[in-house]
Amino acid sequence: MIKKFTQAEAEENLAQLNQSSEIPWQIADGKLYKKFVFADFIAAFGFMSQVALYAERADHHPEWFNVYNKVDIHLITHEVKGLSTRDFKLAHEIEKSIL
Ligand code: HBI
Repeated sequence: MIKKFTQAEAEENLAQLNQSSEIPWQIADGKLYKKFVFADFIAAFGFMSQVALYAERADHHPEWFNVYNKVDIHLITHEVKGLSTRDFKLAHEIEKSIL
């Protein structure tokens, strides 16, 4: 069973994640959140396709909402009803998927 992060663990992981991202991730409503803006729909969808490949491999999936060139992403581990290492690993992969 995966372990749910304490508030302190989540904040520590968030700070580490944000070292490598210009626009910071936030913790909102107990979920890891970031809004991505791309040049156009094709760039946004290409990014989502890239993320989808990792998500399926890791069996950990984003909650996301796309309108044209914008993608809102929320990450949570339903299994523990909170944040875990899986969410931060996915967030790191998402950062690597920005074209
Ligand atoms: N994705 N974000 C997220 N959180 C989960 O707990 C999760 C998931 N994708 C698949 C998954 N869990 C499966 O392990 C179970 O639903 C079977």
